Amino acid sequence: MKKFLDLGLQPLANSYLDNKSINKKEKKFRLEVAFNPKNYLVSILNTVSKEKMFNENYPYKSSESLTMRKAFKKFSLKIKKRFKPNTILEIGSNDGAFLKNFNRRNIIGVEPCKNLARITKKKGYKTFSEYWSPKLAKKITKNKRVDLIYSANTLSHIKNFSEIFRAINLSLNKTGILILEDPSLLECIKKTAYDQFYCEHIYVFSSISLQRILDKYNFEIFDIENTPTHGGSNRYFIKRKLNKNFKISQNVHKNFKIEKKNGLHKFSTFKKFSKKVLDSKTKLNKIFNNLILKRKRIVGYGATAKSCTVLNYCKIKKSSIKFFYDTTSFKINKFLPGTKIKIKKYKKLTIKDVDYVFLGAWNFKDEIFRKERKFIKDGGKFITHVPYPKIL
Ligand code: JHZ
Repeated sequence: MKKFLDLGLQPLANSYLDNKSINKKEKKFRLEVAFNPKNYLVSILNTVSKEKMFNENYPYKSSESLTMRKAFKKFSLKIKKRFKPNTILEIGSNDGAFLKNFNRRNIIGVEPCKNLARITKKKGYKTFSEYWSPKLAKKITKNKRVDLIYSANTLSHIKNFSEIFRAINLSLNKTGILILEDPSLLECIKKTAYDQFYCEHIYVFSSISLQRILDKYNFEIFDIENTPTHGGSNRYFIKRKLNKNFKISQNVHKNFKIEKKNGLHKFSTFKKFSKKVLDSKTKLNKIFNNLILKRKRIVGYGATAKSCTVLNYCKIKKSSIKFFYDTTSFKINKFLPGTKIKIKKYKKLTIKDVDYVFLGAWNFKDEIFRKERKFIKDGGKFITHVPYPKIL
């Protein structure tokens, strides 16, 4: 592993503080990112135990954004049309944003965060509230394996590949399809989106690195879709190497080629990226310092896990951002980890209250700009750090 980035001491990204815990010492870890020249994998070096991150207090809900609800709906229709699966298993079903597009009889969810699993269970969806493991896979599919396994923004959160793929092997039909969706390393590098790195994102995959991992378990990518979700993601369609029902699409070769053209197989690319990250930090601080000198009122929008990395790395404090607006009930009246900036219940932006808004949820910029068009028309401004710090 060759280290290329040090994002400093960071708290756990989704461990929002409440009035009680705000005065306690927070657990912190050093967020360092490294490249493995053998399998091209980019991963964080110091990991946090899954129990500390994914438990019954997990605050993130996929259904909070219209963009995500629409994306899951659209993709579920595609799955039905292209693969016609009778049985589906979703690993990391969260609050059911994907699951709910299927008949209750055809889909099973796995969600270790009990507060989220409860939501889908209540709606009548069979949900196993446990961590994905070979033991669980056996329990779920002891009589019958499934036709399709889907997992979005989950594989990048699980450390042990051998456990993951042993469990998938046990639960997927011989001719079954595995679909994985995770942020794209290429987009992360292109956009200098260093905030894709935090405790939960153990890996940020490229297609070339994922294929190297899959090789070990006799799986292969047969198609790739590049999607705009979460700032640019890849959707990987995967089969067993022995399954000859699907030809390897040109999209796969195209993605491998583009990634290599952009140097995702070379350490030097990541060294250059780390210089851009440092530059991004300097520029973002300059923007904040200028606005504060002019006594502008700044708030944040979308108290994301990504914001945790940015604000703690750039040392942007609560004296700079008055509070964050967020729609997630669980986050309201809590405080962002590290910076302790308060999170308030979302209220439409008005120029009467606010001058500048830091876009924590930059990946939902279009949805947010549509919602806040009056604020923008009246002269309200946003601050973003992606692809480089600027005022919008
Ligand atoms: P969002 C989480 O990351 C954590 P985060 C996790 N590790 C992961 O991989 C990704 O999700 C998938 C709010 N919001 O999706 C809702 C508004 O307030 O960028 C959310 O709190 N108003 C599992 O946290 C946050 O912003 C809005 O109009 O980086 C968005 O979080 C919209 C659109 C969102 O994920």
